[in-house]
Amino acid sequence: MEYIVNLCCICVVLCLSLHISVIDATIPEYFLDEHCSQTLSLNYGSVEALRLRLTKTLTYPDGMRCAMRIQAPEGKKLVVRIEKIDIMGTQDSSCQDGDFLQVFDGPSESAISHPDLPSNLCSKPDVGHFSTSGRYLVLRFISNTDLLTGSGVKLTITAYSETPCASDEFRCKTSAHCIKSSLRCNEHPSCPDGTDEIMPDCLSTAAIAGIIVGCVLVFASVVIAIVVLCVMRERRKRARIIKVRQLLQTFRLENKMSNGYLSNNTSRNGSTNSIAWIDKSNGYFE
Ligand SMILES: [Ca+2]
Repeated sequence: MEYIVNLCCICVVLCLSLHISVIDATIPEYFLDEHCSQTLSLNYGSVEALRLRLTKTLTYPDGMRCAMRIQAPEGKKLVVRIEKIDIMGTQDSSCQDGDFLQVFDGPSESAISHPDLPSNLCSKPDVGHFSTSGRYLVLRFISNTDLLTGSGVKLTITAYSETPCASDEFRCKTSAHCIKSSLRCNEHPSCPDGTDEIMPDCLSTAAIAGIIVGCVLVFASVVIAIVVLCVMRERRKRARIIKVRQLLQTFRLENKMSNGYLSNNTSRNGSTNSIAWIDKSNGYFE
C-alpha cells in the first residue's frame, strides 16, 4: 500500500512540475519572389525571426533577378540557419551556369559576399549556419534557365545580440548568441547549435498533452487498483470472519459432544427418532 501511495505522489509531482505554458510558435514566413527590392525589418517585438523560402510556387520564370534586404533591430545582428538549398538548373561546381542564390553581408548588393559561403549557392553548403557582421543581409536570386526547379530554399533568420544577454533573452548553449526568450521552444531552431529547442527543456504541446494524459491514466489506474485491493481485502476479511464463526460453531459442537452424546435414540415409551442429550454424570450414558 505504501508503494502505491508513493507512486501516486510521484505521478502528481511529475504532472505539476511539467513546464506547461502556451508558446507562441508563430514565426512569419516570407517568399523571396514576393519581396523583390524590399526591406524586411525584424522588428516584431518579441519575435525577431522569420522563415524565408525562395518562391511561393514550385516554378519560377527564367531571367529572374530578385534581391531582398533583411534588417535587424538597432544594435543587433542576424544569424541564418540553412535548412535547405536545392536549386536545380544546369549546374556546375559554382552554380554559375544555372540558377543560384547569393548572400551579401551588408545593406546592398554591392556588399561583399558572405565570407563563410560560396559566392553562388545552388545546394546546401558545408556550413549549416552563418552570422552577419552587421545588422543587414541581402539575398539575391538569379535564374538563368527555365529548366527544372529544385525543392527550393528554407532559411530561418533571427536577430541576435552578443553576450552578455539581456533579461528577456536566451543564450545559446555553445555560442555567444543571445536571442529573444520567446523564440525558445517554439519548434523552430534559431540558435546556431539549435539549443533553443533542446530536449527535455522543450516539450511540444502534443508531447505535454500526451504526458498529462499518461499521468491521468496512471493515476486512474492506481486509484482503481487501490479500490480493487480494498474490496479484495474486505472480502478476505469477511471470509476469515465466516471461517472463524464456523470454527467456533464446530468447536462448540465438539465441546458439547465431548460432554454428552447426540444420537437417534428410541424413547423409553417406544417412540422412535427422538433426540435426547443425556449428561454423562447421570450414569445413563454408561
Ligand atoms: Ca526556437
